Amino acid sequence: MRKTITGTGGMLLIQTLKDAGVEYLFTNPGSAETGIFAALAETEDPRLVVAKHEGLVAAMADGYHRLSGKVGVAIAHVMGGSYQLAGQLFNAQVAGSSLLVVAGDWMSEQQDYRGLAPFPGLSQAESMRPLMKEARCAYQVGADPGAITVATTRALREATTYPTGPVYLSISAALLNQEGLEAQIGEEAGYRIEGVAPARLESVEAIARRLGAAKCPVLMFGDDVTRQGAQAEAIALAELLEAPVFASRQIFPNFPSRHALFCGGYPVSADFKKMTGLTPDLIFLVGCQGVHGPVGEPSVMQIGPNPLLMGRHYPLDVAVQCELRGTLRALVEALPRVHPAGAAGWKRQREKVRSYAASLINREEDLVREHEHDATVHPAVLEAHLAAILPRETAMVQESSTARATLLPLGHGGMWWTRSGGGSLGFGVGAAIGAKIAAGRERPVTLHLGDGALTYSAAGFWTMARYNTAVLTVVTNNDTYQIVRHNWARQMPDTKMVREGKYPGLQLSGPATDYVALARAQGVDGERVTTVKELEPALRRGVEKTTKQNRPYLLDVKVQQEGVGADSAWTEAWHM
Ligand SMILES: Cc1ncc(C[n+]2csc(CCOP(=O)(O)OP(=O)(O)O)c2C)c(N)n1
Ligand SMILES: [Mg+2]
Repeated sequence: MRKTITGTGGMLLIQTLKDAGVEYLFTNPGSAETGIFAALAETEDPRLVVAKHEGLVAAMADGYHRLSGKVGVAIAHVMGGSYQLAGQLFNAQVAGSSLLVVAGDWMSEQQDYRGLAPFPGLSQAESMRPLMKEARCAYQVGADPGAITVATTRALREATTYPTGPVYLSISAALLNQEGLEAQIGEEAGYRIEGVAPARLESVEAIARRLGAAKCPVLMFGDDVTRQGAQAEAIALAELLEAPVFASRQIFPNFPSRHALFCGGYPVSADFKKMTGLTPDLIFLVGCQGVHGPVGEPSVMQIGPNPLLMGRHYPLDVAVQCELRGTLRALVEALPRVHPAGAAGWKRQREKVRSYAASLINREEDLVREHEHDATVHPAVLEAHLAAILPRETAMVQESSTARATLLPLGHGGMWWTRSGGGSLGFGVGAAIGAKIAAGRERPVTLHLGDGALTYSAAGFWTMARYNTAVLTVVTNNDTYQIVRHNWARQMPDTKMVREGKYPGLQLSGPATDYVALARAQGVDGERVTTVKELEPALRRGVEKTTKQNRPYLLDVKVQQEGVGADSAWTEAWHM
C-alpha cells in the first residue's frame, strides 16, 4: 500500500526514516541540513545523538548497527563534513556495515564554487562514492521532492542487501527547506529483500564429500556467520569433523575463541603442523568477506551469502552463494550420509588438534603466571583480569593493536566483540557509544583501546556523558604506537632503527597525556592504574560504576611494552 505524505523536504526524509523503523540519528549538524533539524524539532523520534566530530558520528552509527543488526543512520554536513567521515566509512565499507549517511547538498547550477561544497566539476555524491558499498552506492536528490522518499528507501535497501555496506544520500539543501512538498511512500517503507536460500542438496553433498575426504580440513568462519546467526551450526560442523578452526581479520568472533578446536589466527602456523603432524590440505571458508593474506591450502571451498570477495586471490574448487544456517545444518546431516564411517576416523586422525588449541591457552596462562608479580601491569595480566572480572554478557569494542585477547571468552555463549574492520583508527569511542545505545541499560559494554587509538576519537567522551552511555573504557597505556614498532622491526630488521632502537615518531610521552583528565574534562569520571595491585579493585570499581551505578567510567592502565624495541628509551630531539 502507498500513502502520500506532505511537508518540507526535511519532513519527507524524517517520515520515510520513521516509517522504516529508524530509531536513532547520529549526527554532527550544519546549516545545509536546516530542513532536517527543523523537521526533528516537530517530532519525538527518531532520537538524535550528537558527536563533536564526524569520525565519531560514523563510528557511532556503525557500533549501533553491529550490535542491533539495524541500519545505522547518520546525518552529516555537506562536503567538508562528509569528508571527515572518511576514515570510519572506510572501516564500515571493509566490514560491510549497513549504514546510511544523509547530507544536505549546496548544489547550484549558477554558483559552482562555494565554501564547504565540493570543488568545481565534482558532485558531492560522486566524491563520496569510493567509500560506499562496492565503491558505488552514492545517490543524489536535486529537484524532485518525490525522489526523497524513493531514494531514501532505495538507500536503506542497498545498505541491507548483500553485499551489505554504507550508502550515501545527498539531498539538495534548498529542497530540504522547501515547504508544501508531496511524495508517495510505501506503507512501513518496506525495503528488505529476502536473501538467498540454503545451498542445493547436490552442492551440499559435493562439499561434504571433499570435507570428509580431506586429511586435515581447515575451517574459517567469517562475519556472515554472526550476521546470519549461524554460530551454533558452525560449532556443530567443527565438532563433527574434529577440524581446526582459524580466524582471519574479522569484526566478530564467529567461532568461540575459547572453544577446544579454536587454533588462533590464519595462516596455519608451522607450530600447528609440528605439534599435530597434520598438513592442512583443504580450507573451507564459511561466510568470510575476503581473506587477509595468502591462502596456502591446495584446495579451497567457500560458501556464504556475499560472493563479492570470494576467490579474489586464490582459486575456488567449490563456491556457493547461499544462506548459512540452513546450509551448515544440511552439511552436518550430509556428512555421515556421504561418509558413514567418517566421524570416528576424523576423531582419531585429528586427535592432536585439541592439544594444539589447548597449548595456545596454556602458553598465555604461563605468560600471566610469569608476570603476575611484576610491578607494572603486563598486557597478559590485564587480559587475565578482564577475562576474570568482566561480566560474561559484556559487549566489547576493541581498538587496541597489541592488547591480548586469547583468554577472553569471545563468541557464542560468551562476550560479543567487535573491532573496526578496516583498521582506520578513530573507531573506538564512537563505536562503543553506538553499541551501548543498541545494548540498552542492562547489557554492559566495555571499550578496550590503546593509548594511541584513543586520541583519534577522544572528543567522544562528551557524547558518552551527554547521553549517559555507561561504557567502561579500559586504556592499555604503553606510551607508544607499539604495533607500528613491531611491524617496522619485522619489515626492516637489519637497520640502524632496529639495531639502536631509534624508532622515529612512535613515542607518545614527552609530554604524556593525562587520559583520566581528558575524560573528566568532558564529564566522564575515571582513574589511573599504575601497579598490578591496583588493577583488580579498579576493574571491579569500573564494572560497578558502569553496571550498578549506570555511569560511564574510564580506567587508564599503565602497561609494560612488549616485543622488539620494548626497552628503547630513545626519543628524537626537538628544538624550536
Ligand atoms: C587513521 C590511522 N592512522 C594511522 C594508523 C597507523 N597505526 C596503526 S596501529 C597504530 C598505533 C596504535 O597504537 P595503540 O592504540 O597505542 O596500540 P599499541 O600498538 O600500542 O598496542 C597506528 C598509528 C592507522 N591504523 N589508522
Ligand atoms: Mg599504545
